[in-house]
Amino acid sequence: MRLSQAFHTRHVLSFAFLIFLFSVGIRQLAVSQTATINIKVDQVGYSPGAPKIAFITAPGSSPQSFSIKRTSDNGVAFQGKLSSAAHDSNTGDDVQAADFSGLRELGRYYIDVPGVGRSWNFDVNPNVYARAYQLAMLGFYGQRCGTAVDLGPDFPGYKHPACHLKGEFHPSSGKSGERDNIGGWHDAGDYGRYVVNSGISTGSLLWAWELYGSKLKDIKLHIPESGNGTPDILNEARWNLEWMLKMQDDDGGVWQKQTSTKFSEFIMPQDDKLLSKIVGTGSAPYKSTCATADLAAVAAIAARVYKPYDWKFASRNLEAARKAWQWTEKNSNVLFKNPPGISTGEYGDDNCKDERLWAAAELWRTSDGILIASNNAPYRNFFLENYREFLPKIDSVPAEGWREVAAMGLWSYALSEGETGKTRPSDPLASGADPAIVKEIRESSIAAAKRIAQRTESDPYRVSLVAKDYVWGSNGVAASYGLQLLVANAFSPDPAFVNAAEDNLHYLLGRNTFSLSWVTQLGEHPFRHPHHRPSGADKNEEPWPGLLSGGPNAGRQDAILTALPKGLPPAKVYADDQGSYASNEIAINWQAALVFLLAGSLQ
Ligand code: G3I
Ligand code: 9MR
Ligand code: ZN
Repeated sequence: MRLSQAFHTRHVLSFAFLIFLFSVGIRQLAVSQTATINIKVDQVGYSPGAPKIAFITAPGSSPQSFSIKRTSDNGVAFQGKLSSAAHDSNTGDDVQAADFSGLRELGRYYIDVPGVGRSWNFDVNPNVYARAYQLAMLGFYGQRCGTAVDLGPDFPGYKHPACHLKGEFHPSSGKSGERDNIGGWHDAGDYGRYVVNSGISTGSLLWAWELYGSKLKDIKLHIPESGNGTPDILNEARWNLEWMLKMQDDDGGVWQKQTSTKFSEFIMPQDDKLLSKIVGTGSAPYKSTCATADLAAVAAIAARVYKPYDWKFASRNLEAARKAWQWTEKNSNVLFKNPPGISTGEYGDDNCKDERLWAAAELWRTSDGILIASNNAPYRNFFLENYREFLPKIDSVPAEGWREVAAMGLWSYALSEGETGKTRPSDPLASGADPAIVKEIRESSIAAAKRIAQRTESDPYRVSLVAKDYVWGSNGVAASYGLQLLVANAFSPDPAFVNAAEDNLHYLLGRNTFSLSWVTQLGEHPFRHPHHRPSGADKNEEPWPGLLSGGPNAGRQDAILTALPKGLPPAKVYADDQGSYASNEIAINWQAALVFLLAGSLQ
């Protein structure tokens, strides 16, 4: 290249580079310099017809008014008065509310509070949560094990080759030799795969499809199976379900987990050469009742939802569910504890009766005239004999989670009314749900939801969490409250239930004391340092997208949290730090509750 041309080219390049720097700098400057954490908004946005509230903390001052301005021209689209400050004991904040529910014009906005500053930007539009839903589901695809993963052109560089292709039985499984059991999702920030947590996670996704399929069926997730005629949420759930089915022994029992004997270092999955071992209880019958019942429940749901798309797979699931149930009849409460030499996650439980209740309800619902009329007496009898003792669980905190799944069983039974085309007359042998029991479960669920909705509306941050909810995975608890409110709304439509559910979504997407969006790469101020091995080990600047942080945790079970100042209110015990696995890991059960909440919020 001649000198003058080279000289000219260098000048053009350096000028272009200066322009690039200037544009980035301005954008960063425009967002970072003026956006303040003292104004908390849902950084994704609000549906046009929904309540629109943001919160302001202004220590030492008492701002009186606010404006909503368009990002396009900084013009004022709405003005209002701030509420007086309310003290929030869970954060220690004095919180003022900016209610701009009257703003319905579609657009991108920010809040401006004189003397405080401006918020991050947010949208008002009817499908405001569509991308958030796609991103949260992409989070699941990114967790796939046993295959190469590539998030595609929207996220170049977020990829890895296939991982964990080899496996073997751990002696605690009661078997020996190789067993690859390829597939499933990495559970969380670690590479373990756990049947119990897979249960609530996969079950919640299948429920999202059952309740909101009409809104989800055409949403493409750009995963390898997209376009195969099956809705993508079912394609993604099937990736984990196929692995769960491989964890079932010939006798119908299901082993607890497949993990290395210890957590791997913070390396990429393909570099984790620790062998994935199938881990059991260490003594006969080696499988555990909770894992087996969780598989029975999820496979029974799958037998319903996959039938229109793949009846052979549906039938395989129904057979697996039946065999798992029969195993639990003979082994009704075999509990799992990590056997000697195993230090990965445990997902232990002290009672598997709630898992069996969920399994009985789902097997009854699937086989009671929906799929094939069959002898569903064992399932129906177990449910009818045991449901009542679990009714108080609907009002417990939280109603459902990886350890407590009774509410899923109760809700499934009550959701079934009408599905078999008839409710059961007095004849106990006829099919269909017992109207009296359906009424009992629905009324209890609606009453609980009313209490949650009222509490949420009066909470200074309008979140459903109470002080004792700030445990390991509290953001998953918030999303689970959303699921509970939306199930109640399915029983008895009530805007208060939907608004309260969406209040929990607003909390997760930025309307919280940290003014953080707790979903990676979503919103203008997302958390960035999850305890998530691919995010920590790869070369990408930002973490893998669409992943929900566990959130504040007063239990302080890691060194980062124990180092935080003593006496912090529970909702402040959080650190956006990769080392804080007790407050900043990601996990498929929290992710699934978020997906359900987003699905229920789609217009
Ligand atoms: O429910 C009690 C509550 O009554 C009590 O006040 C509170 C005190 O902090 O503890 C609550 O129980 C906690 C429970 O999470 C709540 O769900 C336990 O202390 C706490 O140990 C337990 O933590 C579990 C954690 O593993 C450690 O076992 C999390 O639920 C669970 O999500 C997490 O799961 C891990 C997997 O093992 C491995 N993969 C990552 C995954 C996410 O971190
Ligand atoms: O990475 C592990 C995470 O998935 C678990 O939830 C957590 C608690 O079981 O443990 C993490 O592993 C850490 C281990 O417990 C202590 N040494 C450091 C490990 C990586 O942070
Ligand atoms: Zn893997």
